[in-house]
Amino acid sequence: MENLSLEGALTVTFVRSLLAHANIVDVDATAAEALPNVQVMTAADLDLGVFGPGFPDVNPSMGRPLLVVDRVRFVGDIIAIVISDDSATGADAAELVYVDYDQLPAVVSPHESAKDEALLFPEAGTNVATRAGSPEHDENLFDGCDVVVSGTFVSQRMAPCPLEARSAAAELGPDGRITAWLSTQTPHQDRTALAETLGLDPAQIRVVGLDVGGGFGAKTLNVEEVLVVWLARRLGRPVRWTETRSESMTALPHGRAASLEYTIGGTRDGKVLAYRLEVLQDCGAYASVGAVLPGLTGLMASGVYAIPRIEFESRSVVTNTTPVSAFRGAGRPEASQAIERAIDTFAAELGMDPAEVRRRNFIPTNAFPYTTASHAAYDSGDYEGALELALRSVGYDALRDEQRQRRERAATTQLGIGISCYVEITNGIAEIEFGEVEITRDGGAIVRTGSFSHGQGHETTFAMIAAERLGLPVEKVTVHKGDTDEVARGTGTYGSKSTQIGGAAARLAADDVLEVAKQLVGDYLEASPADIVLDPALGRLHVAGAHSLGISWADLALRASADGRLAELRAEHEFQAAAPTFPFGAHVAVVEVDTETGRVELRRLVAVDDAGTLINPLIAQGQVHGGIAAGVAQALYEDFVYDDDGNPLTGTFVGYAFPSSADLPSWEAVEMETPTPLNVLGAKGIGESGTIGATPAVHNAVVDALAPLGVRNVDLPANGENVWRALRKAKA
Ligand code: MCN
Repeated sequence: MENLSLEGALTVTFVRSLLAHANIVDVDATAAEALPNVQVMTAADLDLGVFGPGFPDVNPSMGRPLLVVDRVRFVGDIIAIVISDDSATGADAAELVYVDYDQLPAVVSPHESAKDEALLFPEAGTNVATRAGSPEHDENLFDGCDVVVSGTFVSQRMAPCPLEARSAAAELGPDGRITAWLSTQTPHQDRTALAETLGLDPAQIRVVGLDVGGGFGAKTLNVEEVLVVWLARRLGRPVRWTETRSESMTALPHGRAASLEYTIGGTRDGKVLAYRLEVLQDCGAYASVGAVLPGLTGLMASGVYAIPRIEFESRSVVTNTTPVSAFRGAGRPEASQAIERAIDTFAAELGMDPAEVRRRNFIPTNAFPYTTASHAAYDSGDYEGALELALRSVGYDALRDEQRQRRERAATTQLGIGISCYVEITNGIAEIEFGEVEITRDGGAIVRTGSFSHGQGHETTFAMIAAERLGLPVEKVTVHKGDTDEVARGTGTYGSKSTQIGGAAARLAADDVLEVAKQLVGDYLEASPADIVLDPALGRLHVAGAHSLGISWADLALRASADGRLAELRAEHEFQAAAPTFPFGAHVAVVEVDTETGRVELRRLVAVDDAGTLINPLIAQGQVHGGIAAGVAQALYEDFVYDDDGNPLTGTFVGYAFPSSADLPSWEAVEMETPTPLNVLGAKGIGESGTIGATPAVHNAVVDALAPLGVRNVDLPANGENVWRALRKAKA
């Protein structure tokens, strides 16, 4: 938004809390306001309520004030707004705003928070924002099990780290309408939320989603954007704000941050009979999306296995840390991480090959549609097929031989082979999406979608979907998205739902346009529309059986324009699938671990990811590629850490181990397509699959490498330090 030409635009700089938990005694802006054209605003100037939580089951008193009123709850909470002519003056002025804090004890660990000893919201009387699943324990859950094993681990907190930080701008038009340019994944939903928070009619707001530079789930409307829009209305001047990297690390919502406890039981011959999963979710300082993520973890608890008895329970608690929201996978990676560690722990206890234990428990391919004991209704799948393909591709038997040899000679560098078989849910709440197709004057087409592409390449894939139906070259189709004034309705992009609903809506709108075109061609050729067919290879509509009696899209558009009928060649369609879809796959990771230093090297990662019918295999592979990078980053590198006072210790790229491509090997992606019956494209989502599959594969591989040394688990990230600690613990 820095490049937008907005005459007379003012710059916003936020004064953020330096303490994690404190009462605000006083804010003195005298020195800041002595700088030229600087104005400072605090909660006293604000006429707005609280933002969120936005979910009916979440404690309503744990929403976030747009500006803190009397108490800060995390390092980065917004205390005041500095308005200045430029960002340099804004930064200087923000430093001069004097905040008198009365420090309170910080609650950093979710386990401490759950004790309800020090409360973040005393009026709530608890730190628990919400619960899911059942707190009742079935004492007979593990009846009939010869073997029962348990484990705990933390799916650690991650910063989303988009390469481009957030940016927002807003301007009040002469007609009283406000335009907001946002780096967002959800322009239409943002318009609705802005209208609700600012007490406006949605028609008074235009949201324009520009290039985003990476969102990964975190870039939906937040307090900063609301404040920018509010300021533009209040001041009657254009306003803009761009996040610093430090703000991006501490104020853009984090992901994961869940502690998981599993117990799995079954027979000696490897049949799993029962599984129990408990989640303690850290919501950060205010309860919003993070609070409800465990719901998805519970739903997906069964993974790819037919487990007869499942118990799930979760609590989501607030802590004095950055608020937690969706991060690529959002609740589903945690389910996969838990069940895949559980299956490996169970296999290790039985002394059985982890691939074989998986084979004995898969939901059979002929059982779909299949409803799990954790209440997910899977549409289609071939879990055993995915595993066998992955094992063949990686050369599993040869790797196990190599591993055996290294173990026999007690080599310093051990080999680890990790398997993860996953299933995930996309379009989780079966949403509706808007698509429109319009034939242009030059015989090309515009696709308008209510979905939003922030790196997923819808500009290509949605164009391909329409081009294929209309028999147009793909370069003649342009995809428009993100401007709420141009695209009538939309939900945006999250939960990897865009293709299966937005792509399907575009396809159905293209079909509708084709029908209208047949009417028009029928009129022009004096034939019955029922006799008009499309030659998709030539992009020509002609009378069936009479190729010479035809008309191209370009000619049709020309003629319809001349007759004032071009507008007829425009159709919109809303598509809602009956249910979510369940992409799945199998990943196999191969690591080498130095048993003296703890150093881990990821040698290979073979990934079979099945997202139903693929629209564009290259783009899908790109999604898998980036997704795996995030999954491996969780397995081996990233961890957002606070000290006991709630100070971020990893708030910059110096301290936060964000891997670059130089740290990662090339993945070996293997295609597999099992169409879903739930949409005309046969497509499921692919945007998060790589992330969900990769982490447990790599995690299991590291533990597998160290098994002969008595290691049963390694904390995430399984980096040198944590491996070394696990080795020390095993030795002790
Ligand atoms: N695709 C395909 N065939 C399929 C499924 C998908 O060719 N069967 C193509 C699609 O048409 C689209 C892409 O793959 O071009 C991803 O589509 P889809 O799986 O439908 O998911 P979404 O577009 O809804 O993407 C959302 C998902 C999420 S939730 C996050 S988070 C995420 C991600 O995608 N953040 C990303 N991918 C990202 N990629 C980039 N570069 N940046 C991010 O921030």
